[in-house]
Amino acid sequence: MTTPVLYDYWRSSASYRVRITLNLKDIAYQAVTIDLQTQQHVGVEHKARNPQGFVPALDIDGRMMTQSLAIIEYLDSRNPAPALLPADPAEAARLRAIAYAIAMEIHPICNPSVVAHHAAAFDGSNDDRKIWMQHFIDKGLRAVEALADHPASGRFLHGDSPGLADIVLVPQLYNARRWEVSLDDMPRLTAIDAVCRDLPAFAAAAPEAVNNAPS
Ligand SMILES: N[C@@H](CCC(=O)N[C@@H](CS)C(=O)NCC(=O)O)C(=O)O
Repeated sequence: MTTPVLYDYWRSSASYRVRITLNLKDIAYQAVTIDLQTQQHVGVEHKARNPQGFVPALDIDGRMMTQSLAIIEYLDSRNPAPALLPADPAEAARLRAIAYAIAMEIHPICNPSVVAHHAAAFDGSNDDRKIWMQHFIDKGLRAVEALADHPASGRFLHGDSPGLADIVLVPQLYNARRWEVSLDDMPRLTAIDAVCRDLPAFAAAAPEAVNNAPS
């Protein structure tokens, strides 16, 4: 079987989600850096992989896949153990809701191209970028902290094994720290994040573990 190739960037949280999943599923892969700093992601070569001009893209099983959540669910069907969603449909929906609250509400408005557009339109400085990031990450994570307050939450967002929602949470908390968002009011999320980051699959996927490109 051909080794899957992950086109990613070390500090990209969407890429970080896919790296965690590949590691949890014990799928060996080759990583190819697409440097967001030098705009490689919007070059012709990468847009042939992902017409959206985003990382990640995963070349697997003869297909080029995009969108981290779609990739994660594909990997979960392809390699069912360990399962990333609980069997109970209502609880699976709760975990998808948490993952979507981060991936669809917080993440897109904090994308570099969105923030750069805002800065250009309003003549913003780096300080403006930080205020923007802190505002949206804080607002979004406060809601996720409330969603985590649930009887089915345990050491992880569901019970005692990591799943879809944890895979999306940990990269978002990395981003929160990067932009110096206070996490003092998010004890549930920070406790789950600490447990996850201790696991080898999460540790090996972390930006600091894979950084092979200039910042
Ligand atoms: N919804 C997409 C988001 C992908 C995405 O936004 N990737 C970011 C890095 S985390 C990116 O490539 N940004 C480039 C840009 O904003 O120009 C996914 O989950 O894969």
